[in-house]
Amino acid sequence: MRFNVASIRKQFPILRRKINGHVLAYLDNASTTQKPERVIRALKQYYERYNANIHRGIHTLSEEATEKYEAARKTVAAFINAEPEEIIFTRNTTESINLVAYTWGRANIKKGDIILATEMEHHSNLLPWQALAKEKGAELRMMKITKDGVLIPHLTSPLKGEGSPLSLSLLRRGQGEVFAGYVKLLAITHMSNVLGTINPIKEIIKQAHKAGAKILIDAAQSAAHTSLDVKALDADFVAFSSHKMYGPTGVGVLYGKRELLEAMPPFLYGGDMVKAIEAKSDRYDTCHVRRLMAGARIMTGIIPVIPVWNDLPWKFEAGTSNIADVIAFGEAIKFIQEIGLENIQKHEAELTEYALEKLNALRGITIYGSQAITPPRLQAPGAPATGGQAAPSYNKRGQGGVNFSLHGPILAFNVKGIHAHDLATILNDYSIAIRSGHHCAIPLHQALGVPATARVSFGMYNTKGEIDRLVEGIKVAQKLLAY
Ligand code: ALA
Repeated sequence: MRFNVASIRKQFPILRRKINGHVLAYLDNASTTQKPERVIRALKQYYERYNANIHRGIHTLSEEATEKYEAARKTVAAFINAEPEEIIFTRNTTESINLVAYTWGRANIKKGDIILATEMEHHSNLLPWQALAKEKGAELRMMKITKDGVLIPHLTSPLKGEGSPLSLSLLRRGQGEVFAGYVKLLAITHMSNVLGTINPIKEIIKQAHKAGAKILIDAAQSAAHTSLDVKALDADFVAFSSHKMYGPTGVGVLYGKRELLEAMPPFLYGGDMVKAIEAKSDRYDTCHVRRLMAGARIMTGIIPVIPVWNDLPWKFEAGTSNIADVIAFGEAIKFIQEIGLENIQKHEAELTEYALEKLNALRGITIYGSQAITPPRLQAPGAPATGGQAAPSYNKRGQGGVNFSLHGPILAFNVKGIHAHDLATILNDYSIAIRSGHHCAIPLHQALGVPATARVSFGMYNTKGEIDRLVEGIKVAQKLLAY
């Protein structure tokens, strides 16, 4: 399908909205994306035509709702090359990560273990691990980043059960810390929600597995912009959200390898996650309980009641699901597929390159994560980590360009003399929506040495004209506040 931004824009009703007399320029897609008519229509149709609970009724409405809900699961599974049983619907990426922390984490993380994250994580991929580490007496460590916004991923950990340490350099460059314990889990973002850095996830997974660690990938920012093939990647857990993929809010996805999910205890307990209740009339049979991994019995009078957990994925979907939103999420994915992820990626790369060129031409601007700005140096195989020594400078077309396999459509920056919140406020006067602050990534901002950044993030419907408006808006802010 030919990519036509004008016809794509027509499918997003909100893009016709005017704020403060100006047509909306929505440059905050990393926070949440706007929704096409097709997704909105799917929500309306569910409530108008077949609203019913799923997996519970044999009437027509329930059958239709169940069929569409499970069809959405198949669509999501095919999108990332997983099996439908390996797709768990949650509320959001945060809940998906917490699910793993509460279930796999509690069963597998022990005192003295190391959970390894990175300085570029969103708080959702740090705080659940920090809480788990505290509970278990384990340790949460963070891989550092350079000032250029790339990882220094030198990981050294002893293999479990072996006396001598195994040295693993995930990217085979850079200097890192030596970790004394056993790294059980690597929790890492695919694409930074601030810098746009794309981590070389395939190699990282390979190296993590060599070290005997499981890996959880926070794909919240990448899922709508880059293709994910969980089988080819050999990923253990992947988490992402519908609302950053042109779908509704309130739906998250957890992909987990079947054998991992099967071994995990449930997360939430309640309806639809129990296959059967076995009532034992004589005495309590503990072996049976262990075999079922139920680990629980309920005494009703004198009869112990033993639950048998439902099959995957329903074991992890207790209670009534977010039926309408999951179905509409399926439509969002079909919409992405019809436009073509490669076409979207190409368009967004052009926008990011254009924005870099225009922003860099402004006075007093600092763009963070110069991987985007100095690609030839960082692309060179075996090149040493830069350690943040190099000043950002843009390589013009023909002198290198940006490597968009290492950078997504997100740019964080500051304008000299203007707080990011003030800049966002002034831009809003012109109906240009950006995000400002720490973006729930305080460790990253500490590493960058700034309390806040302004952030623009592009989606399939953005245009170069909107970037021109952004640049003009920044100039207005400079006139008012900085110069
Ligand atoms: N995680 C979202 C962001 O980065 C909300 O803006």
